[in-house]
Amino acid sequence: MSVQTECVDVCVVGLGYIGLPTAALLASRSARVHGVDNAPRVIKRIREVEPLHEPGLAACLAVAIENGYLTVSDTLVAAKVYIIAVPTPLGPSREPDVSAVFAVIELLAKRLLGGELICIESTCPIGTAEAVALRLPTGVQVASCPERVLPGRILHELVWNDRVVGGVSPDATESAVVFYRSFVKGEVIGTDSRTAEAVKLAENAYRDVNIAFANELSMLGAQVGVDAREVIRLANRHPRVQILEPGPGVGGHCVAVDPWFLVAAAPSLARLTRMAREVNLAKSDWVVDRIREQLQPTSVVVCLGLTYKADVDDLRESPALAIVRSVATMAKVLTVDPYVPGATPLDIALVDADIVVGLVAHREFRSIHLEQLKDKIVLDFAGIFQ
Ligand code: SAJ
Repeated sequence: MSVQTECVDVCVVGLGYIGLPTAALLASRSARVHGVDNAPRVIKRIREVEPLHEPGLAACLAVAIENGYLTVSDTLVAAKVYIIAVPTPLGPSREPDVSAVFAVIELLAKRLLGGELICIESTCPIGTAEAVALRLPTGVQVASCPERVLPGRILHELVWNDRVVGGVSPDATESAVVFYRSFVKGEVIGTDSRTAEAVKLAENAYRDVNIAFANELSMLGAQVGVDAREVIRLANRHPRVQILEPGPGVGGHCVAVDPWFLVAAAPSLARLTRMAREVNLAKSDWVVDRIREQLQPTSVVVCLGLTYKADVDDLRESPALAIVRSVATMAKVLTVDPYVPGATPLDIALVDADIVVGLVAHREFRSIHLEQLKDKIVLDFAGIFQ
């Protein structure tokens, strides 16, 4: 990446699941936006308006590109506001890897003049925004503005969710609040950068802990002979209980990842957070064991769903994918997933199936008639046939 000199309103760095919809949304509302990504394949797909499978995104992108408000390239341009939305994955020891954020900051550090606003939307360890500010010229405002949108509902949630934005200084908070209020219809709440970073980690760790409890109930329920989904459904009729759903494990690049950022920050204190991760990982092994118990030497296992959750095309950290790979070492496996090219069509797979395993509750699977499953062993870990 290099830096050009023309000045746009917003430069969005990282055109993935967050950066691209954000850039398209801002540009569709007449902000002059430049999107930057260093993967040529990403730039090519966007120019051809062939983006990620996300409701409404292709249309929003087409408008933004057609009206000339959105340009994309592998090159940073001068802007009043920079949104950083690059990946922050886990390193080999499950420690946060923020190298992509700092690589962008190093480039900006050479060019910024003061007066620009840097909004860090990537999920980061607590203290990252402060460390970023130390590397930039005085007068550059830095704020942590973690994204909170749900894949599958991104364009809606970008506008309607409340946002928590935290500056490294009160001025930076104020600038970030003003910027986000220009396109967010939810409430934009200002705080300090460390709190904003912690809020994001708390949100995803909370969800992981809640799902871990549901997964624990499902394993325990199988042992004592009760249907955990029914138990949860009825328990949730209590006004102060809201248990999430069990599944084959927790996937995606957020809920399965971010809790480790808290664990890395305070390993001896983040005991519940770590345990929830361990329970959710163990749930996938438990699923494989339940399938193994049913196998005969010639069994054909049909697995419904490969993606990390229902109705998305994303395979990152997918428990279904890990389970399929594991079962495929023991039996013939056919996988069905309308979002994954090359998977077996549903009707063809069901003809041969001895065992049908529900892994992801894609909408398309709801049309399966129980008649099609008679004489087959059905193991539903995703609540498809409820
Ligand atoms: N899951 C269950 N049971 C449930 C809900 C989800 O097993 O009741 C599983 C899903 O199947 C999936 C995983 O959990 O494998 C995560 O899915 P998700 O829908 O809970 O979350 P993500 O990863 O798609 O998006 C989350 C969201 N965070 C919260 O809801 C607190 C989203 O708002 C964040 O912006 C996103 O993480 C992120 O980027 O951090």
